Amino acid sequence: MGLFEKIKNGLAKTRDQLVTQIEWVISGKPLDESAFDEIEEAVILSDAGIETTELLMTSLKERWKRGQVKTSEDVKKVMSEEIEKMLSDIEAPVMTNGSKPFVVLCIGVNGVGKTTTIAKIANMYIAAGKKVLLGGCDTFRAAAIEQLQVWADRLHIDVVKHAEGSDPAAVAFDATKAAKARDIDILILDTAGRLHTKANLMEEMKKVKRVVGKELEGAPHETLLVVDATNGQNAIAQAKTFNEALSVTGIVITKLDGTAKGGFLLPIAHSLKIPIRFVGVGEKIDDLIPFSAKDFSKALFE
Ligand SMILES: Nc1nc2c(ncn2[C@@H]2O[C@H](COP(=O)(O)OP(=O)(O)OP(=O)(O)O)[C@@H](O)[C@H]2O)c(=O)[nH]1
Ligand SMILES: [Mg+2]
Repeated sequence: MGLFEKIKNGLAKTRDQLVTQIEWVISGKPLDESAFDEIEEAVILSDAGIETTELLMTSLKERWKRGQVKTSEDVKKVMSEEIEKMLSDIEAPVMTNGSKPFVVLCIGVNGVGKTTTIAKIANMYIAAGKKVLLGGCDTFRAAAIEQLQVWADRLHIDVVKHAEGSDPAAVAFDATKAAKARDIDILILDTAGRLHTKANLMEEMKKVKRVVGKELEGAPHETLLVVDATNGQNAIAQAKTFNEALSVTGIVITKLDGTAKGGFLLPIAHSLKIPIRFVGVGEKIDDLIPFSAKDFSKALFE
């Protein structure tokens, strides 16, 4: 399956909710203020947020007043264009900046898909001929280290790990050292899920960042936040808090396939302006797509 087909499948639920509603509102009716109210409601329901929904609706109505919007096809076309414009600000699917090893610190709340995403990213880089190493900094549960090891075995790569309960910063330090010694292109550090509201756990991550930076200047080069699309607006709150504490440099949106709330990417683009690197659209190893504003907006309305 091609990338566009994948994002299209991944967005099926959001598209069903949003586009079906728009078509239903407009079918057989003139496009008037009350129709716009109903369209607005559909956009809000996709978790696009009040502010970005208003932006969308304003430009839609402006074009309607100028006579450029008459049919549901016109509405979809304008929306698709506007969404693409909003999202293209944060389209940045490539993480590397030339440093070797390039160190990625993967963070996020519990169960959002960090470990799975790490395996998917590793797979992508391996396919591109890169040498990848993983660091098991989720020392909180033995099962977490095992889960990472299972993925690493499948991908035929190594994991640097310590015993359960050890200091995540110590694992991060060893992994960075090993990456330098072994001529690794990309090191990805897995961490334990944590609530963005727990200050002590944020401090723990700050320590990981400091320690990695001491061992390798400029590292971690990417602080990659993973958010779960099914959390919709709450994922935005998570992104804000993580960003304040840990200066997030990139975001991965997982589980887009499981939600009709795909609209929440818009406030991420509009108010947070953090690059979206990849989107996850399933549980399989190749269900991760480099983020494309054009494909996303096209897939939503096609
Ligand atoms: N449908 C779908 N499921 C996903 C996606 N990404 C991850 N998952 C599933 O989400 C569940 C949790 O994934 P993990 O990778 O273990 O999440 P985690 O963030 O590492 O969890 P903790 O380490 O416990 O915080 C697993 O069942 C994954 O298969 C996705 O893009 N789509
Ligand atoms: Mg995990």
